[in-house]
Amino acid sequence: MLTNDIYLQLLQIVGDKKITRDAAELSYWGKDSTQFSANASAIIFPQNIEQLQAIVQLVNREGVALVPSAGRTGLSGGAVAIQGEVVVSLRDMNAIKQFNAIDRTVVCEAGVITADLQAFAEQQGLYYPVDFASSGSSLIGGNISTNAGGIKVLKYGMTRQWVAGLKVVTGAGDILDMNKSLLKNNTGYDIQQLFIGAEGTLGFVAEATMRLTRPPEHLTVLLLAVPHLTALLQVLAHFQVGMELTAFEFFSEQALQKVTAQLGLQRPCSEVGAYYTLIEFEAKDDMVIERAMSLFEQCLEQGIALDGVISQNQAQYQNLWRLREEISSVLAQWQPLKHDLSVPPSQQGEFLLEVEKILSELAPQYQVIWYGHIGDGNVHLNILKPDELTKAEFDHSCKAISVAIFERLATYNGSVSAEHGIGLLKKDYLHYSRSELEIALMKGIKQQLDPKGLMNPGKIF
Ligand code: 2HG
Ligand code: ZN
Repeated sequence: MLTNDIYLQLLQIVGDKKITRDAAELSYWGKDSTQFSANASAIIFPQNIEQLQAIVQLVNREGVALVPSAGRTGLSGGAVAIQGEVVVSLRDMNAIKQFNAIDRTVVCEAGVITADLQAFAEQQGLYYPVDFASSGSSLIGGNISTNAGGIKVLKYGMTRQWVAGLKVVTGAGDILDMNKSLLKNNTGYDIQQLFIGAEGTLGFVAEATMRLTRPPEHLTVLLLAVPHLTALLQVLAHFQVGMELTAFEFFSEQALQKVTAQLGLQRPCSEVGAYYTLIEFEAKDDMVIERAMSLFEQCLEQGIALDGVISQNQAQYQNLWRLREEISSVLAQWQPLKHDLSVPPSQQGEFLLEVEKILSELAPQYQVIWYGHIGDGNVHLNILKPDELTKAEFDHSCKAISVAIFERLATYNGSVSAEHGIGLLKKDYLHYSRSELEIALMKGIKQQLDPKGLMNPGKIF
């Protein structure tokens, strides 16, 4: 518990302007983008790794639990303080430090905003490719702690792939400075990887060396309307075999209707499909465009596409992307129950038809919005809460639906959380994706790095 005495000791570390117990601040900083309510006892803003380490060492002596907080954009409750923890925000540790043009790396503190890293890379003539709708507010430390994915995983992989080195404060209060930009380093267990996707349960990511790459050339989007789910996967197979893609996203007609109505955007094409795909590629020369158009025509001939539109300039490119990227924030008003499922891309066809069947049997009364990163096997299902139900009643009634979906998912060796993490939201379902032995090993690792169990307790398991 946070006593007055411990609060004053924390204040001594950071100064009185960088810690607060103000009720409004606690409820703001105590949560992420989920609906869990905050119950934080203080919020503290360390300015550097030394202060961060001192905070962790102090709570190890005093026995107070901490919740690491970054951009607060998480969708699984990984950064919510629900049991009186002290929230440690990395917001102020936001320096972009050394850039190395030969290694193509840049050292960032954990509080650097994703979009700022992207802009920095661009200034150097390079590119940081991990991207998603919340890049304007999410922080690099949070991206690493959740191993964030997003819209370009198909080509560039997850955040993990871009971490060249990591400096952390472990739950025991030690500093580990790992890998330091090496491309090759076969020297035993890769401890750095444990902190990527650990959701702050092992310690704090304080600083990271991030890799950059060459920028893509002339990114172009082809949006197709397709008649049904199976057609969507046939179009995917067609384009995956036919050309190099940087993204292959999808959304349903209902998603499109909600986004266009809410934001006053135009529909992309005249035909109405059951689903739409957003196919992105580098149009390096006319031959690539011709290739894309001929694949599109083949899809039309086979009846697996109904209509299509290709971006001709940057404004059209951005408008088409908005139709996909705004879905999550537009749907927030319905307080949806969110699923973030993945199976191997080649098995999605069968799996998604089974999910469709489960939903028609168990959830005919609810509107379900489908969208996501179908190119990498990751589908988001948002089940919308009807007005007449409270959130608690709705969530309760969705339990049976989730269990039925997860039971099917397990038979495909799928993941109950493809990219949003486990946090509080999915912890009851972890066993559908991880074996008992794996969960026991994870707990053992936590015990090693956070022996007193003070780092984000109750998250993941
Ligand atoms: C996306 O792909 C995000 O838009 C959010 O991962 C998904 O809100 C969601 O369910
Ligand atoms: Zn997503």
